[in-house]
Amino acid sequence: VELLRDLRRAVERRQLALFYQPKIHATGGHVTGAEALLRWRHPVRGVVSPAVFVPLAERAGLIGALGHWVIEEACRQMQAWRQEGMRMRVSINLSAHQLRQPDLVRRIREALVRHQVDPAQLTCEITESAAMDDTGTTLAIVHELVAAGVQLSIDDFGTGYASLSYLRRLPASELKIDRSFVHDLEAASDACAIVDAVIRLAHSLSLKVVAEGVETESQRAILCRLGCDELQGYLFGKPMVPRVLATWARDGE
Ligand code: G
Ligand code: G
Ligand code: NA
Ligand code: MN
Repeated sequence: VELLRDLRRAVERRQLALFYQPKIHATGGHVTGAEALLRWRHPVRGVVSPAVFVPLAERAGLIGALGHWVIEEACRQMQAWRQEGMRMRVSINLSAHQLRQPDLVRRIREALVRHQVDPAQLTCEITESAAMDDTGTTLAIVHELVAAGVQLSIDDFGTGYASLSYLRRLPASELKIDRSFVHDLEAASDACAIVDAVIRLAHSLSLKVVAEGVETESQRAILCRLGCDELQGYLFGKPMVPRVLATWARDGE
C-alpha cells in the first residue's frame, strides 16, 4: 500500500530510470543494440525491480502512465544518442496488460515523431505468453505496431505455449531464447537440443535469434556453434546507465 502510494509519485519525482543492456553480434562481437530495462530508485528501499512494481502498477491502473514514460524516455534517449553521433537500436518491454491499453500504438507513434526517431530503430519485446494472451486483440495490436514501422520481438521464448501456427502469424522479426535454457546449456543435453531446435525453427521462419542471460564463455561458444545470431547477458555487460553504455559501445568490448 505504501509502495503503491510512492509509485504514484515516482514519475513526477524523477525516480524512474532506464538502464540499457547491450546486445552483441554473436560472431562479429560488436554491439547491435540495447534493451531498455526499467529501474525505480526508491528513496528508502533502494532500487526496486520491475518484477515487483510492474505487476503492482498493473493492478493499480498505473501501468498506462508508467508505460508512456518508458516509451517517451527511450525515444528521448535515442534522439540524444543520435545527436552525439551514435545510432543505437533500442528494445523496450511491453507487458500483456500494456498491449491491451487502447492508446499504446498512438503513443509510440507520437513519441517516435516527437523525437525524430526512425521507427525501425525501435523494437518492442513482448513475452511469448503475452503474445498468446487474448489472441485476437493481441494480434491486431502487434500488426498495428509493425505497420507503424516498429520491430517486434518474442521474449522469454520456450516458457510459454506458442503453437507453431500461431508463431507463424506473428509479424515478429526476432525471437529471444529464455535465459533458463541458456543457463542449462552446459549441464543438460536436453537444453542444448531445445536451443538447437528453437534456432532452426526461428531461422526457418526468418526470425533473428537472440540468447539472453549469457554468463559464461562456454555458453557463448555453444550458442555460436548452434548458429545463434545475437547474445545478451552479464558475460558482455549488465544493464547500465546511458552514458556508460555509450562509452562502452564506442570503445568496443
Ligand atoms: O531488469 P530486470 O531483470 O530486473 O527485469 C525484471 C523483469 O521486468 C523482466 O521480466 C523485464 O522484462 C521486466 N521489465 C523491465 N523493464 C520493463 C519495462 O520497462 N516495462 C515492462 N512492462 N517490463 C519491464
Ligand atoms: O524478461 P526479460 O528477458 O526482459 O528480463 C530481462 C532481465 O534479465 C533483466 O532483469 C536483466 O537484469 C536480467 N539479466 C540480463 N542479463 C542477465 C544474465 O546474464 N543473467 C541473469 N541471471 N539475468 C540477466
Ligand atoms: Na525483455
Ligand atoms: Mn526475457
